[in-house]
Formats: sequence, structure tokens, C-alpha cells
Amino acid sequence: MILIQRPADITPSEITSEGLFRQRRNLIMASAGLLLGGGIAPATGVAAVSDFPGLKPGPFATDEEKTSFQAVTSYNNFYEFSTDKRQPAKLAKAFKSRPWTIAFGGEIAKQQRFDVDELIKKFPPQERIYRLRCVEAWSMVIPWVGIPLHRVLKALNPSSKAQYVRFETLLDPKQFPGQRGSLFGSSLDWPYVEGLRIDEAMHPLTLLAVGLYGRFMPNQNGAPIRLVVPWKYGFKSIKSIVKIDLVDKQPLNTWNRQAPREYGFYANVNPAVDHPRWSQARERRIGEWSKRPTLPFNGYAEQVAGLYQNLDLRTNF
Ligand SMILES: Nc1nc2c(c(=O)[nH]1)N[C@H]1C(S)=C(S)[C@@H](COP(=O)(O)O)O[C@H]1N2
Ligand SMILES: [Mo]
Repeated sequence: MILIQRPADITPSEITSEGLFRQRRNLIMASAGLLLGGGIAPATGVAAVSDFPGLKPGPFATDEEKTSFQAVTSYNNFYEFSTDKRQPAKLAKAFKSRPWTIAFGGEIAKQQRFDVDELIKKFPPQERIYRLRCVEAWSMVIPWVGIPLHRVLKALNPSSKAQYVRFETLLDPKQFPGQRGSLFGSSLDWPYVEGLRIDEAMHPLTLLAVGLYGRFMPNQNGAPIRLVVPWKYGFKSIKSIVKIDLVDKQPLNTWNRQAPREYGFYANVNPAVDHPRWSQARERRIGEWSKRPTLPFNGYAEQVAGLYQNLDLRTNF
């Protein structure tokens, strides 16, 4: 009998490094004779199928060890499902992420709606291996499949009034248990909202991610389409987007509204500016035991520091 733990059965201390995971998996697979049959890519621990035929690597990849598919899809912040990071993987199983329409509006030539698969056809995604650094001082390395956001925005012909981009997650209490009011009130104001300055949104690092590890975006990671802004704390990377508006004023993002002293609009990863309740100097890479130093702009300073030359990063946290 082969015992392969499901993600839900694994506790944080058991989330092993990619290497260990691979070794174990290979051992299990080999003993079951499964490696001979093919279909498993040992390098990733995920079946070697692709939902994106012809997917090509894009620029800016890190060569750091990737966080295992297992960990990336079983340790998630997704408050629409639960405030417990173990729960989204379980609670998101039945989430209906297709068909899915994204509405583009605001200061653009013409209001438009796109089906997510239309968008993928029109703007071919690339693989981008990025670090993701959560404000809670843990991090992962994830091979995203994403559409550079600037390609989509440029095609929409924004007017000169388009100074910011505002993103909104689906509002659907039937599907999102976290959006249902309870006796104790809801955890956040729904729908989840995020925003970027137009130059941040147009930056070539910024992605509309539609998958990871060559697969369509798992529900718990923000299916079918979510933002990925690798130099900012994870909460900026809003999941399950239904609405994207080009606007003239800075949007009020969910976490800034919830706790303005703790979470700002910019949320650039900054080891020199602590969160009021904890240090941001170091982080735990999921799968590793000792902490590592956090890098300014999460290691993307060379690409993005120039965007903030005239900004006091201490007050604009
Ligand atoms: N709609 C929505 N988007 C969200 C969140 C959320 O709760 N709701 N959590 C954010 C936080 S705090 C992080 S760290 C990342 C986590 O993404 P991951 O689960 O793919 O690692 O998603 C971000 N996007
Ligand atoms: Mo986060």
C-alpha cells in the first residue's frame, strides 16, 4: 500500500524543502514503479502535464530553489475562504473558476469584458519564477504563469486621467464562506480591493497570473486570474479578480482600510521599516528552518527602486 499524504494532512513543520520532497516522492514513486510509467516530472513533484502548451520562460526568473507545489498549494492566505492558512486548499475545492469574466472599466477608450480564456489566447502568458514575500514574514519561490499586465493595459488605451489601477475580487458569499456575515462579524470588508500606481501596473515585472507550475491557477491560489507584484508584500497580489478599473485617484485597498497604521498603500518589501507588531528584517522561506535576511524590494531593487526615488519609504510604507 502506498501512503501519499494529501496537502490537507500536512502540518507546517512537515513542509519539507523541495529537495527532500523530491527525494521522498521519487522513492515512493520508484518503489511503486510509477517513475517508469512516466507522467511525473521529478524536478517539480507535479505531474508533467501543461495547461499552457508552448509556454516559454519570460525574463526576471530567480534561480533560487522553487517551493514545492505541495507547499505552494496548501499554505495560503485567502480570507474569502478562511483566516486559517491550511483551510483554503480544502474549502476551495468546489470553487467555480470557469467560465469567468473580467470587466475592464474607468479611464479607457471603451469599457470591455473578457472571458479569462479569451484573454489567455489574446495575450500569451509566460513562465516567471518569482519570490513571494508575505507581510507575515514568510516567503516562497513560485513558478507563475502570467500575462505581463502592461500588455493588457496598453491594449485598452488608457487616457491621461488613468493614474492608478483598481482591482476587485469576486463577491460571492455562496462560494466564499469568509464573506458570509457571522455573529462575530466578517473578517474584512468585501469585496477585497487592491490598487497600484499606473507606473507600477505598467512595470514589466507585474503579472496577471493565470497559473503556476504549468497548471491553471489552483483555486486556493486565486483562480482563475490574480495579480502578482513580486516587489511588494503578498497582500497586494489580489486573487480571483473580476474587475479592473483605470482611475484618477489612489484606490483605498482592503488592508489599508482595515488597519491603516499597519498596512499602507505601497507595501513595498522593506527590511528597514518594521511592521508595528513585528520586524520585517528577516523571513522564513517555506521549507527551510533558519530565517534569511529580507531584501529591499524583495530582491527586485535593481528593477523597481527608480519608481520611488522621490518618495519617503518610511511614511509611504
Ligand atoms: N482576494 C484575496 N487576495 C489575496 C488575499 C486574500 O485574502 N484575498 N491574501 C493575500 C495575501 S496576504 C498573500 S500573502 C497572498 C498569498 O498568495 P498564495 O496563497 O498564492 O501564496 O495572496 C494575497 N491575495
Ligand atoms: Mo500576506
